[in-house]
Amino acid sequence: MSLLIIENYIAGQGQPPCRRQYLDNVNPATGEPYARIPRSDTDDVEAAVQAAERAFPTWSQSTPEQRFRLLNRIADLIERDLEAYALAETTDTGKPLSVARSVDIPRAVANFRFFATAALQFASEAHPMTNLAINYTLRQPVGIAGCISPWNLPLYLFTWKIAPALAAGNCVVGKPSELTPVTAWMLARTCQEAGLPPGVLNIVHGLGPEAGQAIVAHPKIKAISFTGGTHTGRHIAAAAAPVFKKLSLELGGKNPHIVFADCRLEEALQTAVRAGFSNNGQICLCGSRLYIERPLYARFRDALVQRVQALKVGNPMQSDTDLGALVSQAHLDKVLSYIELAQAEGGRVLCGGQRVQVAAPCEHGYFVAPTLIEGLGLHCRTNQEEIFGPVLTIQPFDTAEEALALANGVDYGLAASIWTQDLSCAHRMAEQLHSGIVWINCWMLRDLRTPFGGIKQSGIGREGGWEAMRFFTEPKNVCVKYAEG
Ligand code: TXE
Repeated sequence: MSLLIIENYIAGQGQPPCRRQYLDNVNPATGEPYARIPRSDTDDVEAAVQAAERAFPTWSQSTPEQRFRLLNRIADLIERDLEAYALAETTDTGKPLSVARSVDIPRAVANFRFFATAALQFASEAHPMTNLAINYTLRQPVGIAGCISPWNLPLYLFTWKIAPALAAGNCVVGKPSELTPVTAWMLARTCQEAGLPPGVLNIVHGLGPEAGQAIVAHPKIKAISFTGGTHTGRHIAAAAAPVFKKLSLELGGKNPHIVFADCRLEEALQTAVRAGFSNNGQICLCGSRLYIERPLYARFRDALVQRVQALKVGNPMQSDTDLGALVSQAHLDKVLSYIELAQAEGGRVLCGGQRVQVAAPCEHGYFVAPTLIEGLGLHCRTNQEEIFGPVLTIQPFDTAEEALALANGVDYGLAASIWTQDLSCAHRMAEQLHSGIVWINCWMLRDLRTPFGGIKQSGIGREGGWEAMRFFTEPKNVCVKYAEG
């Protein structure tokens, strides 16, 4: 089979990497390489920055209406090609095609549409000093923005960064994950077709420590928006600090899902399964620590086991598949090693716990059974570290105070979910949770206007809505004094 050759997208053109070196791109459901991607380095990033620099004066002066029309056109074209995009996303990530079709690609479309309208509606503040002067704030694009995204929701998260950066009048040098580059490559073609001026968006493929590092280190890239692992985020923060780059870091999570005995049980059960195992647990928002109030514990656990056992792991192309493949061999090894660790730490595997053999053509794919573990305390590594796979731990609690202490007892602080009909209790807990996002009687219910991001080791900064538009602009205060008299 001939391999698909991916190109960088620089100055509006597909470009091979300067060094002509490539990396294999593997389909995780089959374990077979099917594409080759540029192994770009500093020279490629330099070319991308130069293209962005040339494009910036005109793009930053474009009207909001012009940006609105272009971003909407990109959204239209992705929507037109939804099926091809979804197929590519599934082949790259191993996620079920049904999920790529209904979640990943529609959300990429929504990102462009949402920030197209943000370009039209963005406004800035004025601060009058009565009878003396008026201050007004100009919000100007930062210049060239670096957007670095991960493999779990490839086009969804890449466009979540690119769309606001472009809407605010910036040029972009973007890098998708080396594990899932194909939809970013398709996006380049879509942007060409939409008529996005050359150099406004540039996409460089390659490894994090090479192409990614070159973006982070480049002095002309003024802001970095990154989603990925906490370890990488720490590295990026250290590299960006000496040159005072603006930073938005969306990092890992170890999110508590707290269920009180008075919850609406059916909804709570369904959502606990979704929160634990959507996208194979490879979402930073996944509820991976399940805390159940003791009077409900045994009933909830037993019902959950039944539902988790009913999930179908299999070929992502089949319509009845619930869980596809994990993204890579390395990630499979990591997830399996955490399941072993959980048992060594005293955890009991209630269901799952092993690799799954799927029929041809997926016999070499990276499949794991959805796994539920009980009997572990807060302080073990299994309950402290982000596994980012289909592994959920479950534990009882007796009081709201105890649930809060458990929820807050990790280094992460991204999202939390509370299930109860006692709204006073829910609001009080929401106030006290160390978390950037709290869901009450829901999970992953997203409004793109809301601030999105975490505290502690889950990152700094917020994405979404005006937060994103503010991140990608520099405020400049202009103070005008009135004439005397
Ligand atoms: O992410 P990385 P990885 C977590 C999850 C996962 C772990 C590692 O726990 O198991 O992170 O995943 C680029 N300078 N999450 O290794 O390395 C890289 O090329 C600049 C959580 O795949 O953080 C890719 O484009 N860039 C997360 C992006 O960073 C660098 C989603 C993310 O890769 C770089 C993904 C460097 N030095 C993983 N090193 C979430 N919270 O959503 C790497 N990159």
